[in-house]
Amino acid sequence: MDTYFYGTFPKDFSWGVSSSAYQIEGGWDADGKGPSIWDNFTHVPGNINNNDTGDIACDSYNKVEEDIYLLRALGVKNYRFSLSWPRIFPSGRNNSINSHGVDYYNRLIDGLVANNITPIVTLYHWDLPQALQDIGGWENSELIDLFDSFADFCFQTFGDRVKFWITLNEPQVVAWVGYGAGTFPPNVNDPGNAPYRVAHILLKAHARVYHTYDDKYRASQGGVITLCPNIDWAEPKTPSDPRDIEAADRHLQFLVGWFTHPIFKNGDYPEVMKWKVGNRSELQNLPSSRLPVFTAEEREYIRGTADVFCFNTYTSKIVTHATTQLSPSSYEYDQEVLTSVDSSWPSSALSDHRAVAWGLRRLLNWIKEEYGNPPIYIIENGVGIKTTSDVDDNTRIFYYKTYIDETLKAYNLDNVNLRGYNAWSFMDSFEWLNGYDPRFGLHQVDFGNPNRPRTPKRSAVYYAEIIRNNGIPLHLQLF
Ligand code: GBH
Repeated sequence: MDTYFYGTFPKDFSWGVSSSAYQIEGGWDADGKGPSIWDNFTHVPGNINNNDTGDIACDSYNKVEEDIYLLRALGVKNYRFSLSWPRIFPSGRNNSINSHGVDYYNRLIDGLVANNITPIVTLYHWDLPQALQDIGGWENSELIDLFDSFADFCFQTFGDRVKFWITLNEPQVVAWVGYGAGTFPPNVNDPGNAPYRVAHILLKAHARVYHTYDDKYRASQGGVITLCPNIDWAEPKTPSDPRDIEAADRHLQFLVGWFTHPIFKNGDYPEVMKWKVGNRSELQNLPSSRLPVFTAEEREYIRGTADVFCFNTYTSKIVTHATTQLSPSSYEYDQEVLTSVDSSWPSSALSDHRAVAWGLRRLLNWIKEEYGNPPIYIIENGVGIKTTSDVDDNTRIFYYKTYIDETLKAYNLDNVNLRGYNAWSFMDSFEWLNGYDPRFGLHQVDFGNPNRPRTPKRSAVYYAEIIRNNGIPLHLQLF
């Protein structure tokens, strides 16, 4: 059986690594930075595994030179990082500009550009200024204006050098984990309602920022702008059962179509979402659907507000249709599907992050068909391993080899319009509720040492070879 496909990507393929502000920067209150919801959340004992915080993290706030040196050694074409909103606007508003924060990002961006590394910049990777949570966070539609004014400042300040913008990282996680499950701050546990309302506001905020870029900056700066959902492939449990095929597609529509159907298709939520949530709301005797409705004007405003298709991906899920009536009125159950992972798939430390490389090829083909062959960038892909010393990380090398090989198949054999691939993560970093364990990095960071020294893992050497060869040509027999 031809397990591996040997081949390369086009010359201008954009290889990179990714990170996010709260997970690596540290300097949580340095030089006038304001607190974010994650600063406050991690400071409450018991909230995070081992009571870890991002107070110092990888100390990247003080390590611009070191980080750029490591990126150069990898040979990446791009570096994807995020801007900390409260580091730039401590109160969340443009009347509180922190010049030290701006200086930090200027040094980082200048360093990247000087080394021919394209910055891919995320405006929001979950670290909302606490001051804006105090007025209701993403449940308050004032956030549309406030996010726009932050984005506007960033375009004006960094846009001469930054040509690739991502508005929101994983908006579904913001809406669902923050306001439905409630395990991420602001810890709102309202699974049937708040996520839909929050998503409605996030979509409008994204569209507003896109139009600001379009109206004020695109002509002079000439960049691209999009958002970055997380998408795990959904495999029907019984592929011969049409109900499971439908359920798997429905799961993808609820997971990703929720945001990408409005933006990449017609300005509106997927039909199946409107139908299911509408029906179930009716069964609850509610006067209207729990899924909010866009006006015709809003649909027109949201449609087409992305220049390229970006996404993060880690694993695959098994999906089957629900056979009994699911009673709870929750976003999760509105899908009327049941999901699981196959325990025979190779596991990593995170039980829900099984390594299923073939799922990525199917997912890429799904995106191609569903959204009309857009240019695609994989912005995060990687594996967490639960160990403190994993410089000899063969498991991670195997993960990258197989996942990258499936993207090669999608590009070469299926004609998927793939433009870039980024590994998550540049270095070991703060893993949200999990603290500093598991580790996702290509570089090990010694969190016990105040200098936070970085050491390339074997996977970093391997990934650098893939980049140097622009794929996996037949002679690349490193592993
Ligand atoms: C990515 O999300 C993130 O973008 C990145 O910051 C992170 O480091 C990376 O994953 C690796 O973990 O059960 O309440 O704990 C991937 C999607 C969203 C999946 C959060 C796991 C956990 C929610 N992830 N979710 S909870």
